[in-house]
Amino acid sequence: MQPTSIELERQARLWIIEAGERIKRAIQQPLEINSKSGPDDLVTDVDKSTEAFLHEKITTTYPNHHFLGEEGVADKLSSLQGTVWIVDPIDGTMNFVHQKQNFAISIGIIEDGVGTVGLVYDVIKGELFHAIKGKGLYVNDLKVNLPEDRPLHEAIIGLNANWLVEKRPIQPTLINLVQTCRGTRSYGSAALEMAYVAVDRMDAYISLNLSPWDYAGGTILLNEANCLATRFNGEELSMLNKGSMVAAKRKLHAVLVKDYLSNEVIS
Ligand code: 2AM
Ligand code: CA
Repeated sequence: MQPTSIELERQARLWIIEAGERIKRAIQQPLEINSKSGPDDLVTDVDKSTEAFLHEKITTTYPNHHFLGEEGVADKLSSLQGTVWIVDPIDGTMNFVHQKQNFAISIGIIEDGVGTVGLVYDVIKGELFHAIKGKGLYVNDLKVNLPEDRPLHEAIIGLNANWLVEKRPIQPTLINLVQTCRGTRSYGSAALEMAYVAVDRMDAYISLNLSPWDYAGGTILLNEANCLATRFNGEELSMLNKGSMVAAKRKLHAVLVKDYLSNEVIS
């Protein structure tokens, strides 16, 4: 018999906490650090071993479930049929390497194409953001109220400063957006920044290029907080392919898409 979403979330919660304990132990040892697509795109032995740990737990307990992870422990996935676990073992690897804090483990469970369980765990702070579709959003054991939907001039937007200095067609739009909103923040972990929107610490988060493992868990948290995460043109996020992402409270999301992002060419 297939486990319910409630059972899956309970199980995922145990594994994510255990994975966090392993990371806390590993962080005391010297890290093996390599770069992937460039010097700002890092991976460590801990990213890989954490993904392998979660993959092993998931596939031995649920042999008919599928797995998609950042570090490629499992085979490439081409379909969302059945139950798919989308895992980022360490989101914010640069923070992990340089700060040894401000990183998260992210898990999104997608059942027949629908996101049903989301978990984002700030390992060092011990803050677990978790949600089951239709059952609300929690931080540790505390249920979170729906966030306030502020107008753009009162909004705090999460944004990586790199996007502002890169000479792309969208650059003037991003500069205008930064000048219009109340303020910007950059935490360096897409999963945490999406969670922060969902719990009302920020009003929006935008990024030009993210992968499904960066946003699968966060999207489910946001849905439970009545927020939205889409591509810049308002299209649904793909859980198989990468691209732009705007996550925000609903009314603010509509303004960001309509007045700022939807007509822009990204590269
Ligand atoms: P990562 O730490 O798991 O790589 C940093 O602003 C955020 O963007 C992080 O969530 C980071 O995820 C994500 N990101 C996605 N693609 C990236 C890339 N090529 N280089 C750096 N960060 C990337
Ligand atoms: Ca990531």
